[in-house]
Amino acid sequence: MWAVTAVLSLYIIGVLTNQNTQLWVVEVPKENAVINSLQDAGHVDVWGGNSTHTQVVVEPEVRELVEEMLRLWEMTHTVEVEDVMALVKQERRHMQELKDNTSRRRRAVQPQAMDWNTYHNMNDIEGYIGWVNHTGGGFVEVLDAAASVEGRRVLVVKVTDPNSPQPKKKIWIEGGIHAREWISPAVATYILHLLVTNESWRELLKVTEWYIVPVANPDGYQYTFTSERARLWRKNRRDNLSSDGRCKGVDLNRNWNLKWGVGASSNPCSETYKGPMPFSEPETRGLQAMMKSIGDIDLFITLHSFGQTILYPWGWTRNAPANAKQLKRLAKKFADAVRDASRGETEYEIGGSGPLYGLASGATDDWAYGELGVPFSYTIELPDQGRYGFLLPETRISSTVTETAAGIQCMIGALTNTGLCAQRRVRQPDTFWFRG
Ligand code: 0X9
Ligand code: ZN
Repeated sequence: MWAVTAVLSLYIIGVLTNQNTQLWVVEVPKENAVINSLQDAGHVDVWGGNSTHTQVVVEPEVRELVEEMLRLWEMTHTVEVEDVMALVKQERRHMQELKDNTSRRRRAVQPQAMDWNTYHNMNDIEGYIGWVNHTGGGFVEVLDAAASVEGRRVLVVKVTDPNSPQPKKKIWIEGGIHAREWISPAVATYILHLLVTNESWRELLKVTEWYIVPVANPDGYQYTFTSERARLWRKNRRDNLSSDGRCKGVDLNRNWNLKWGVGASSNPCSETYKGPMPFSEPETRGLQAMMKSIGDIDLFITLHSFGQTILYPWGWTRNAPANAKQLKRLAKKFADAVRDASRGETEYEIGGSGPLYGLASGATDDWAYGELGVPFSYTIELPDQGRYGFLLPETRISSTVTETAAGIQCMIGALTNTGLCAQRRVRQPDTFWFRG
């Protein structure tokens, strides 16, 4: 009884004294029973981690409670970010400033712009895809994979050179399945931009066929732009009709039909809620149908953040997949090219999802590999390593998209024997003005 009273009074003191939402690093592997139970109870939001530590976000109301739990289990932690919402506010301020500048220029110069110095909402991204579609000639086709829960289009942009009829390597790049991982759609749109505007990437289109999904979870992504509180939303916006109607959303990266349920939650309030059944969500259902109809995809990449890791299957078991050696070899092409392009600044770790991140499945990468038979299937956890986590500052966007593109180009070079890994200085992207 005294223990309950002690925890309760700590809890009340906590409410009175601590006002900030904080990011903590707990010195235990991500797959830890205490962390899992805290997450399932909704006390912490697990942002990331690996085999040595876990990053969790703790709200002020439960800080003392979580602290006490960690103490009880002799788990140490450090505070990585004192005030997460201050970072969110800073990001929103910066975006507003850029928006004001852009609209001043837009009135004076041209109707629309795309750049990789700020994060773009669904409206901007759809506008840009519209431009790509209009100007892409026979090279571009915009396909609808699904209508989302809230009725938004889940778009897939197919890019290839129609004048080269020989068999081509098929590459599927998925961005934005997790709403708050804003750097992911930024990278996906940048790859698309290179494919339609850059000479050496266009050359690649003779031997490759690309399917780019800029935002796999458009409802969740758009929602993260609506308020400071919404900024850290992860799932889609499904109304789960849970008892009090409070907990929305399905984790679209737990909803695929391969070992569905492993390392996922049945609780609609959890960040990793797997949904009522595999492919319960229109977004995942539509994407898998399109992937199936394309069939023999050679390389699948899903872009996430954060952690600077390139992960290959499996996520549902720690066992290595049959072609682990080849998977590792191609992943190394990516990691080496990123290191070169960033002049040694950005280091990636390579590994299996299960061993490195802890068991979790119902994810796109495992499904692409195990069900569709894609021989090279990866999750790329983009920068950073946790200093800012999902709130990667906008000043980091342009370097991140260019480095990542260099890494992907090198993978394609190896896949197609076109040897595109020779490193040269990568140019930072300019603002790109277009007529919608
Ligand atoms: O947990 C996830 O869905 C991914 N990490 S994130 O922090 N971006 O949410 C990792 C998925 C790795 N792949 C599998 N577990 N299959
Ligand atoms: Zn993610």
